[in-house]
Amino acid sequence: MSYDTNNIFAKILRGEIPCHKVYEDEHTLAFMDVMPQADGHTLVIPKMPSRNLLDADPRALGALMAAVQKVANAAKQAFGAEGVLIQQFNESAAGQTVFHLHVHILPRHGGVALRP
Ligand code: DGP
Repeated sequence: MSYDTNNIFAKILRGEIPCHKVYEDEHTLAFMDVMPQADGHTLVIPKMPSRNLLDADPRALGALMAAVQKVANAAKQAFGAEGVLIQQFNESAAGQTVFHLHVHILPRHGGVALRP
C-alpha cells in the first residue's frame, strides 16, 4: 500500500490544518485526538512518512516509542490516571482510518472495563 501525502496527519505536519500540539521533537509530533475516546486521548506520529507500522522504516521506531513513553507519562500525570492504554491500528481491516502511522495514548482509571 502506498503513502497518501494528502492524509490528515500529513496536512497537520505541514501546518495546513491546526492541531492541539502537546509535544514535538526532531522526529515526532504529539497532539490531542479530535474524537477522544478518553480524557487526555493523545496521538503520537513520526514526521517521516509511513502509512502505518507495517511499512515504517525501523530506524524511525526508536524515536517514535521514546516520544510515546514521554507523552504517556505526561498524560498519566496530567489526567491523574492510574494506567495508560497504548493502541495502534494497521489498515482498514484493523480499524485504521488515517493512513499516517500513529500511536494512541489513552489515560485509564481504575474500574474501567477494557475487555469483554
Ligand atoms: P485510527 O482509527 O487509528 O486511524 O484513528 C485515527 C484517529 O485520528 C481518530 O481517533 C480520530 C483522529 N483524527 C481524525 N482526524 C483528526 C484531525 O483532523 N485532527 C486530530 N487531532 N485528530 C484527528
